[in-house]
Amino acid sequence: MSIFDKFKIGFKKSATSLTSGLRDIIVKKEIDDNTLNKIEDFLIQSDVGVTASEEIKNEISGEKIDPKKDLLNEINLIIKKYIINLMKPLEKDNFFKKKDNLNVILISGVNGVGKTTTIGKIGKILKSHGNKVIFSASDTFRAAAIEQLENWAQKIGVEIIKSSQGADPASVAYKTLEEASKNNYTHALIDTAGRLQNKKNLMDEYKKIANVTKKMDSDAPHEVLLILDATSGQNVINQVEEFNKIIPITGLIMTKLDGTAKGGILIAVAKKYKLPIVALGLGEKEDDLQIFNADKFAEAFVDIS
Ligand SMILES: Nc1nc2c(ncn2[C@@H]2O[C@H](COP(=O)(O)OP(=O)(O)OP(=O)(O)O)[C@@H](O)[C@H]2O)c(=O)[nH]1
Ligand SMILES: [Mg+2]
Repeated sequence: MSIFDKFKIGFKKSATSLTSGLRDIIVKKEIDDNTLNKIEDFLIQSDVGVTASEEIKNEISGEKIDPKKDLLNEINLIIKKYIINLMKPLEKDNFFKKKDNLNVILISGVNGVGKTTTIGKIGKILKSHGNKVIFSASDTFRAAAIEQLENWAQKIGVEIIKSSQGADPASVAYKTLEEASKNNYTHALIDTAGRLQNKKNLMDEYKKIANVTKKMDSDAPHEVLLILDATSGQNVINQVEEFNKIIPITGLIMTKLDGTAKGGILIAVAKKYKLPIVALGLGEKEDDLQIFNADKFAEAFVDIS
């Protein structure tokens, strides 16, 4: 199956919802103000965000649409073009390329968004590009969390450094980086416990993990990836805001886009923060992570044919 087919299957819910919503609205042969406002409202309801929805409305209103053409299709094309213009600059596919030096990657996000699963999936892609990958089980909060990451390490065949439940997460990260620099690893992925962005002690612990990596390399962490769950709706906006204040985010990964009809939230986040988007989670399995590509995203999001 091609990457594009996978995108399409993953986005089926969002794409079906968008197309059927627009089809219900676009009943006339031409676009009047009432229809334009309905389109805008519908996009806002689809979590595309107020600013992007208004801009899309303006794009549609400013376009001279040939009345001989299929209106729904023309509007889909305008939305697709808008998404590509907005999101093309946010691609970050060099993230997965072969590297020569150690890249320390801190994985953050609130509870249950898919951090540990995503580390497994990222590890697999990095490894397939010839990188040498090690995991740090720095979510020491639950024994099951350590075991979960261990299972992923085994499944994709990478090294892991762990400690027992309750151990200091920062010291596990430090040990991982010692091992990584001794044995020429190219990527150390640090799993962290899910935390609410408003719990100060947990956020301090998160900062401590990042600070400890600096003892090894003053440029570390080289990447801070915030994992967002597409099914959380508008809450993700607040998560980006708060996590970004603690340690600047260098990339986003949105998971569970397969489980929602509101994949438009990614557009809202892109519009508001302009942060690079590394990949998208479109399922629970090891190959269900798609390197972010704006054209493919736009095509899959808008089109169900
Ligand atoms: N459908 C779907 N499920 C996903 C995706 N990513 C992760 N999951 C599922 O979401 C659940 C939580 O994933 P975890 O990786 O444990 O999330 P976490 O952020 O590490 O959770 P905590 O460590 O408890 O904070 C698991 O059941 C995963 O299989 C995705 O892209 N799509
Ligand atoms: Mg986890």
